[in-house]
Amino acid sequence: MSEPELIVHFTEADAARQLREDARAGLTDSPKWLSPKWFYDAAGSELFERITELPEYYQTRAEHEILRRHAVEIAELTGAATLVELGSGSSEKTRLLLEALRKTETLREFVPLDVSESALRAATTAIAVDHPELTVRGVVGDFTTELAALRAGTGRMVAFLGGTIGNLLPSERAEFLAAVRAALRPGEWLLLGTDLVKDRQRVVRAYDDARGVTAEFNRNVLRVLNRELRADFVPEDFTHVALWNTEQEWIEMRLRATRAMRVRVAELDLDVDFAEGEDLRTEVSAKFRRERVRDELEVAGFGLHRWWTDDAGDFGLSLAVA
Ligand code: AVJ
Repeated sequence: MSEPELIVHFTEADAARQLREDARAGLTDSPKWLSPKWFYDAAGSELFERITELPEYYQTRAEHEILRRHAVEIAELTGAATLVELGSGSSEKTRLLLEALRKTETLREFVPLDVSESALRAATTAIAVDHPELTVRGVVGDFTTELAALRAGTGRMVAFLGGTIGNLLPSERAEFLAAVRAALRPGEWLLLGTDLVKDRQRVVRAYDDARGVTAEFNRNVLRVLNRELRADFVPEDFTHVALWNTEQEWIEMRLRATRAMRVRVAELDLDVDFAEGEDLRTEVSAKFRRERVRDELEVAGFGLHRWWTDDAGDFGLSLAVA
């Protein structure tokens, strides 16, 4: 087996520059915010993997259930020759798709795109071993900005799973979907996972688990800033908050300062003052209804071709055609 190809569009220097810009914008804004993009260093990625195994966090299991049941149908409907996976991380769920596409014998190429070079290297190597029939071409990049970097294949299906689209704000989401559409030719496919609106207590518990894993995941972003930007946040001085926003139908994760404090961010030559009880918003995770998904896809130029949910109706998987 040859080593899978890895194309780096997003270097560590790019990431560092983006983090500096993002952190300055968010920490000097009112209210304060940080992009969820920065959760996923090695420790954060590991914490996220633990979240997916929590009893309260239903999403990963629900999406798995849908893919287990419908992967073969997806393969038959699309006859995809190229599978592009955005924000692929460990590419776990993609394996179900790859297995199904192996049976239809149409797939030639697998192109996972992720910001994490280490996660991508591990995933592409493992998949290349299990799928010697495929050309595996990993792209290190930010899925919101590097779509044009996806070298044109043919018969493409773009998979964006895990409900990650919910982490984009509505305007970012519209821009992102339009960019995916622009990268595709008519007749090519988008497979999109979305978490669904449900009982508010269940959603809140999914983001505020009894074991406190999500709280640690949330605080980890402060450790990332401490290390990367030479900041002096004391993570233990912030409490984890998960709030349901009824109007927007999204969950917000915040870090709430338990005392007034001044934080030094040396790399930005910036002092950030927190009042006692002040919040730093670290993530939005939107929950959807079928009609909203369909409408947003249509505005972007996609047609909703199939819609599946798990038995409990917790999670939605859309197959849309460009
Ligand atoms: C990465 C989009 C699946 O929004 O649920 C998990 C990340 N945040 N717990 C989500 C997350 C808090 C997550 N996704």
